[in-house]
Amino acid sequence: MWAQDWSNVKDLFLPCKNKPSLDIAPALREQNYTAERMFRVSEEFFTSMGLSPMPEKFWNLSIIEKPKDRTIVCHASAWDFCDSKDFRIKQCTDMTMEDFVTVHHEMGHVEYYIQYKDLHIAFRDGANPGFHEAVGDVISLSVVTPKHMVKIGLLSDSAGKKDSEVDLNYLMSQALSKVAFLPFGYLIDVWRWNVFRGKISSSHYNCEWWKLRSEVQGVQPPNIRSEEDFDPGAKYHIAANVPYMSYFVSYIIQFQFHRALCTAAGEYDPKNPLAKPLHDCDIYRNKKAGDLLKEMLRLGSSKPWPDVMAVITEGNRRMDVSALREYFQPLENWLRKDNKKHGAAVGWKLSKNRSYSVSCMSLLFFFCLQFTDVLDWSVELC
Ligand code: X8Z
Ligand code: ZN
Repeated sequence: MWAQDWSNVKDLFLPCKNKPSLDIAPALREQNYTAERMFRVSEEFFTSMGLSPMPEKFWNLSIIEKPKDRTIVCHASAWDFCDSKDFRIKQCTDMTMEDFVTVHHEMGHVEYYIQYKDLHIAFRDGANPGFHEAVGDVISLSVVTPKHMVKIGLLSDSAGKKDSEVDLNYLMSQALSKVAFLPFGYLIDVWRWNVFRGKISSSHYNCEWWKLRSEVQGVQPPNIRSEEDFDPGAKYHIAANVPYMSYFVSYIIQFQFHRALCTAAGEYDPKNPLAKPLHDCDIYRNKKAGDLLKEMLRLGSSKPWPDVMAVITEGNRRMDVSALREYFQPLENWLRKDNKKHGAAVGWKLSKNRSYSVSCMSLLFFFCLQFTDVLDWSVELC
């Protein structure tokens, strides 16, 4: 509904249509996976790196399945009860790839709570909110690699064989999840902060929303909208007053953390990315990567976030997209060639004479999709 994660339509975009794109949902069903098993598999990844297991209370008091006898808010969340013992997750887990990733995301929050539990209460928080959102996702960047899925029996051995075309399909699926998210992750709080600043009045909530959706994200509503509608309010984080910029930050810094941990693990050499590509790195069972991650998590918010980032990234104190670019380099190369081959116009903004202009966010310049026509309904609204 939000076009925040495009990987569910990956079949439309696969670079190599005659090669498979990998999905673990059939294996989860065939192997009668339960929510508890998904959580145990996730926990085992953390402990394999020397990180902490989930405590007894976590297993007794978390809600990991949708209750049958009552309605609950199903949006997944993780909770620190601030007594250094009680940490819980609430998730209505489905047996899908998406939820398998969310299980790791939520457990990343709890692992952070556990690692900083002995700090003064004032420091029991992420170095910045983006750090908190990034921990589980960093683990997932290893978990979803085909070679890891083979290791844990969710894909057959043949899926683990090196094949550059299958690799490209995998990278496209990852880009549809991670890169396509960026404009969405950014615009939510641009809209909300402009409401708070008084720059968007209550009579323009919906049209300003669709202006951003159109300009930043390049999507249009499927039918005519008006101020009778309040579309942003259907997003959980808007209705529940949860900040969103943390996810935008996370989707960038998680690649910096992934690169740092993979380098420490000897699974990635920035000087020779072709030998062991960053997107193929799996830090499972790697204690060096575990120790480094632990060192960062244990600091909580006791130091300014650039200091905390420097601990893991060998001195880099800035958020930047270089690791994200490195991760997606083979896909970027392929997209550049393919766009050239097809004479594809990059971008989605219509200029006055209705020809296309190159207008993507610079972060996304390699990932702009070609649209044949764009109806600008939102502008009429405002
Ligand atoms: O809300 C979440 C997590 C809970 S912190 C499930 N996420 C954002 C969303 O669903 O919109 C994770 C990805 C972005
Ligand atoms: Zn989260």
